[in-house]
Amino acid sequence: MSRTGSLPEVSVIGLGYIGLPTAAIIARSGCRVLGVDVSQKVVDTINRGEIHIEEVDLDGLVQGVVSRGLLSASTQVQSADVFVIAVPTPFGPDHEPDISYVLAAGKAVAPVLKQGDVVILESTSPVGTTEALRDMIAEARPDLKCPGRTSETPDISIAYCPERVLPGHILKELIENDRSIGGITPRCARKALAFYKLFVRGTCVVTDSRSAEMTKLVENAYRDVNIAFANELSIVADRMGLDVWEVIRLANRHPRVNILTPGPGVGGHCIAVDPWFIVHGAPEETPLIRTARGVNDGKMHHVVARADALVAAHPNAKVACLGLAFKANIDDFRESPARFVASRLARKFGERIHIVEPHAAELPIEFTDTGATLIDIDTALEDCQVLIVLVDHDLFRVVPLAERASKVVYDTRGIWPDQPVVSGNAPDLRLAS
Ligand code: SAJ
Repeated sequence: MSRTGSLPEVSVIGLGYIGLPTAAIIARSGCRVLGVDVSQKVVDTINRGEIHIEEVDLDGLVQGVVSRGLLSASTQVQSADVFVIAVPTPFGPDHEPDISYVLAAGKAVAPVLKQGDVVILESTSPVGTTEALRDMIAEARPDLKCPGRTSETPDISIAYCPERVLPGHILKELIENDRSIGGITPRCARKALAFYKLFVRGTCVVTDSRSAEMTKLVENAYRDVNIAFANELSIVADRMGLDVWEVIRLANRHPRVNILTPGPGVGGHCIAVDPWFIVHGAPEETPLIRTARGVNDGKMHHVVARADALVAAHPNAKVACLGLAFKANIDDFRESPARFVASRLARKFGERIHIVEPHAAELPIEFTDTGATLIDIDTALEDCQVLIVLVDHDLFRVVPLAERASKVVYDTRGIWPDQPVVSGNAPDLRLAS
């Protein structure tokens, strides 16, 4: 941001679940934003003022900023004052972090960088990635003095600032959440801070890039470990014939106890992935984080086994699996335990399995040729005798007892605490696990 008093031109690299809302919010603050994505289809969609992902209120926001000329998209990086990189950081077959998209973004940005520019990495990244990005830029542009590699005032600033927004609440949280801003140098952090101040109302705290990288990983590992505790309890409760929801409800009355909610496992692209970045960086020192990952993945297989036994025990019943998304009220099916469980059942029981997913127009690819069909909740309540709750969508939560009292229910999310035990079932089939 070389200019004072005027708003910077911004480029957001990667227009996915984080990049597009971020680009739109920055544009709404008055900055001209160019969004860059490798997909021509995504670029065309955004330039029409439309969106390719589902997120509350994002459609109206994008439509507004595109029509005002504040946001446009391209497959080509162009000159700007601030570059925000929000590309995926997946892991490989041995859970090793793959930062190739980050480095590719750095390579694409390097040729257009000029003195005074700020480069900010937002992608969840293993510790040291921002420095690796800096090194890649320094190699591509030996004419630029890069931070941490020169004793003089650097030409550009590079910082790490992780997003921490919750899908379904992204637009609100992008503005209201506090942000950790880690500069390669304190000067870099200050430059990035000035940028975030343009649109963030939460407190922006400055630190170094490595601490900010670790902070992001720690946040998601913390949640993973705590969900693992709840999931382990649910399996213990199954074993002991206890209602885990009742036990958690009671325990949480303790002023310093706050147990999270068991479910069919942990999905999404963050919590099931990021802890591995810590484990990979310190394999000997992370038995707890690694075990939590194992517990949460194991929960998915536990639910498959129980659901399988339930369906097999009711050979003449039609079965409805409620939900495919990785969590409530979103259309994101990535790394979804619900999807995993439902597809396993579909593969084994074929046309007896019906899927209810209000956010899907068709079943995902792995359901092809299984015989399973997508139906709506009303049809499921009319036709299916067995209901397996896999996602706590509001649409399912509000089904009154009268419409499900006679059903055999396996509620992995605990959305129907009033569900009675159906005679002839083992009592714990009603219970969540
Ligand atoms: N889940 C449970 N029980 C719970 C809470 C969650 O089973 O009590 C499951 C969900 O059903 C889902 C998974 O865990 O399958 C993850 O859901 P989530 O709501 O915990 O988190 P995400 O993946 O949607 O978003 C997380 C958030 N991180 C934290 O809460 C620490 C979000 O703030 C991050 O920005 C996001 O990861 C990210 O992008 O890293």
